[in-house]
Amino acid sequence: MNPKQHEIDPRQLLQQMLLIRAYEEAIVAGSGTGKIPGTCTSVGQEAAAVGVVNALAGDDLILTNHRSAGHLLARGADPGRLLAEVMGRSDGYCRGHSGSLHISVKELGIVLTSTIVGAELSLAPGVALSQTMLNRPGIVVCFFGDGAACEGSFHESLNLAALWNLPILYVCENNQWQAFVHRREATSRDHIADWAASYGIPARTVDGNDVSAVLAAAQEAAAQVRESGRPYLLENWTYRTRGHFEPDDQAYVDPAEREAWLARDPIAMCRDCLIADGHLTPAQAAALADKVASRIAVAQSFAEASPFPDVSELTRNVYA
Ligand SMILES: Cc1ncc(C[n+]2csc(CCOP(=O)(O)OP(=O)(O)O)c2C)c(N)n1
Ligand SMILES: [Mg+2]
Repeated sequence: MNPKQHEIDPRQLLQQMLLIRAYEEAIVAGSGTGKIPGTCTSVGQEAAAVGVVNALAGDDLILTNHRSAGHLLARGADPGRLLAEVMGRSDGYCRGHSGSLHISVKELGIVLTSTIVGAELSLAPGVALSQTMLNRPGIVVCFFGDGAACEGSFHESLNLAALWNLPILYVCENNQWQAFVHRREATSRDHIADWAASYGIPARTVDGNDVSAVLAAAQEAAAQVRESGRPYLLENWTYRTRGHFEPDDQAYVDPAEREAWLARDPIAMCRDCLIADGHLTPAQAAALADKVASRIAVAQSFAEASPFPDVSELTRNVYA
């Protein structure tokens, strides 16, 4: 572990990754039986979410995309309320009106989740501009995918952020896939970080499956954004090991590529490293997994018991 990470208990990082995995596996299982609507999971990408979110301060603001459960859970979202939202129930964070793809949680600084690819990129400069105009301390963190980076809004966003000196930490989760298209078929460069240089934005690519590497890189990047008031782009090189959404048979995936990434599972890597470093015994690791499983079971019961919103709410918060 990097000495800069002294204030964060590495077991906390493992526990958060286990929570995200268990939460998403519950969604996968529930969508198989029709109990829970199918959604986009981030299985395989947990280190990228946990490493970045743990580098943030309480007053930082987050904008994210359709693969957001990891960001929300790492930020401290309650899995029961999150699952209730996905299931369209009234105890969900947005009273069941958002589903899984548009959740915002004001008290956690989650300004936006959007399934409109690139929407978080086009809104980030506006949010950051308001932070600077109102003299607020929090930086803006914008999570987006390699597919979003191929859209015009990515370039517009970086251009304005550089021109207006906006405190934005751009975090690209390069998970090699853009729905059912491999990034090799859609992206002129392997690394999205390469594109930042043309806007004069410092950037770095990090092993997105190594939670301590992500944390260290994100701490450095966030500190730089805070001190300079200017943007930075961090690219997490990772892999989406499940389908684009549930269900998805992944018939379009090269099995050898997927196998190679499965062998670098971020949770197994972190757990083995903690055991090897003497931070954790195998029995403690198993106990941590059990604790997380019980928490998800409670969350699931909570969400299932939550009522659907009343029909009178149908047009509330709908603007025409
Ligand atoms: C503007 C827009 N175009 C297309 C889609 C359909 N769509 C949803 S997710 C996705 C792929 C996005 O890829 P990426 O940004 O790499 O994110 P990932 O799903 O890999 O996390 C597409 C094309 C959409 N939701 N919005
Ligand atoms: Mg992608």
